[in-house]
Amino acid sequence: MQVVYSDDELLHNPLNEMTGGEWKPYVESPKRLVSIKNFIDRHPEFEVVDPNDYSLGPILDIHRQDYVCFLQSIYEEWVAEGKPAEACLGETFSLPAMTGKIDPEIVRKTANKSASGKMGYYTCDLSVCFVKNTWRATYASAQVAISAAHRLTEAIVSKDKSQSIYALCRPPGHHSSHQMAAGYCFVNNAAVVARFLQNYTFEDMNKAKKPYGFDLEAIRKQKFSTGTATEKKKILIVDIDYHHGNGTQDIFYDDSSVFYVSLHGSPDYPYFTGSAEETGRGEGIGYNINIPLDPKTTTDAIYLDNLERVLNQQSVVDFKADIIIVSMGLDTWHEDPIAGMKGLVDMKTYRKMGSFMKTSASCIGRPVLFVQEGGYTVEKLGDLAGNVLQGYLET
Ligand code: OKP
Ligand code: ZN
Repeated sequence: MQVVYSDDELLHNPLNEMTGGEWKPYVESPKRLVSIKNFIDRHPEFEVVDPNDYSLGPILDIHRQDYVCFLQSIYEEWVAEGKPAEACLGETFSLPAMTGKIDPEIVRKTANKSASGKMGYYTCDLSVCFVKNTWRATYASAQVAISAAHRLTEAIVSKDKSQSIYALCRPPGHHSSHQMAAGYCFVNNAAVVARFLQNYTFEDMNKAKKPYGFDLEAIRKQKFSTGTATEKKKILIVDIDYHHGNGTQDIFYDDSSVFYVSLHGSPDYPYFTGSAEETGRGEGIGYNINIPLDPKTTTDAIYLDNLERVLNQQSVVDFKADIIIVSMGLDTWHEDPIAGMKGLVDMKTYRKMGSFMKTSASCIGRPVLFVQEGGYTVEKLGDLAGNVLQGYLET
């Protein structure tokens, strides 16, 4: 299995975060990726490859232009205002209770007048912290995912035997929505890739592909690539991160061409989304499934039973996805420092998660793109990721 990875993803390294009323070392650290990469390097069934560059085009198919400008420039603006260089954090957040009756365009204009205004407008919690290279790492993470999607498409077009790939992404993405950073996430890698697979033909992908080399100024000026696909592929996103992927759900909530399925601990972060009653809206009704699980009582068997059942559920099978995207969080593990289900104690459970992505009725015979999301037991992450991927490969 090919693993797309870039060292640039390590450059986002905030020192601390404010969690539950305490300052703690930043949990979403570069060490997480190093741990997984070490495992990958020691196992010959994996081959590490560099990303290419597909410009901002695919990112702008998901995220608003003003939000992407914010991601690119907020840190410099923060420092230019004389604020602390170690951490750029939100201060006051623009909740609907404060701004809901005002014309949204006026709120947007007012918010954009200061660095703190932007932080409160475009971020939603204190896990979102910008440092000097946050944008650089975020851009790399997105290009890693997009490159994986291009490689997977190549395998599909040339009818290769192996139709799976792993995007070793960091920062993660599933909490980020069209115009919001949240929960360590800045760009929603899984969502970007879902749309990229829908909008770009293989020829569009080949045309958009450029060598990867990060140059901030060049990226600001570069021409954006676009896709010309006329027939939308159907994408099934299976989110097995411990946390509900509110961003991914929101992005595709009205959309019947992307089916979002999430298993997650509840009640827990992000606290306001993820109930089983959220089933989609308009065209998208029936194309969103949430399975909230009690972190105190969920065991290996209960977790696997729920995953197996949803992946064999009639509506998901009938969807007949063209491609599966797995939002692969590894923070369900019982020892996870910020998450974890008490009863998920068996590494073999992760092997089975991987094997379900090959054998369940909704996934069988379909290409799979694994996108890395959360997971914070640094010493265990290599094993956890390895078990999911080997479980898939060995089935
Ligand atoms: C990101 B991903 C827990 C604090 C949680 C943010 C968590 C973001 C998780 N006490 N802060 O889904 O793994
Ligand atoms: Zn998570």
